Amino acid sequence: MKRLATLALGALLTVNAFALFGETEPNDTRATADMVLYGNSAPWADVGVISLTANDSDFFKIRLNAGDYLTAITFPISTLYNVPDTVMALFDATGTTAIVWNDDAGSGFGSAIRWQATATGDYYIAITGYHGGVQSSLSYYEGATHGEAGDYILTVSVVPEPASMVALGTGLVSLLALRRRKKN
Ligand SMILES: [Ca+2]
Ligand SMILES: [Ca+2]
Repeated sequence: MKRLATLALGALLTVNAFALFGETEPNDTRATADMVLYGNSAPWADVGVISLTANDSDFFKIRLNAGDYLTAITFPISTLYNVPDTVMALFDATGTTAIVWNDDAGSGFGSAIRWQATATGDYYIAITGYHGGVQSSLSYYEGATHGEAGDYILTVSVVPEPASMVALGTGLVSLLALRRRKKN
């Protein structure tokens, strides 16, 4: 019985393993967004070392279910905390105004966003270098002109709302109980 539970939990953890990712340029617009994170099933958390060059923007397409908690963080590493100075936003599939956006989180120049999805759908994480303009506008990221160059670590995690996690746990426990009854 214990072994079955371990196997079931192991399978869950394997499906949702932590993964290292990279980017494929060009990914400078919503239409050309990198698909490397698309198709993950929550809960998941992936981390990538991403390169920002002058005038570069990096878009990553993700899928969220209503209720999912998204967290995305950029950590500048060319000069720890500070270079490149990133700005990050989250867009839905059609809107030109960001759902959430951030320039500097904490005392450095990295960026952080957190959002609970209000609807199931495709979403886009957009990252560019700091420059003047309206940071909530899609045009701040598509066709950006900036001089920020360097590597940053991008960490993205998606966690279902606690109710879904409880349902998942309850389902697993019921499955195990059913197996036990069959055995007896
Ligand atoms: Ca890039
Ligand atoms: Ca890019």
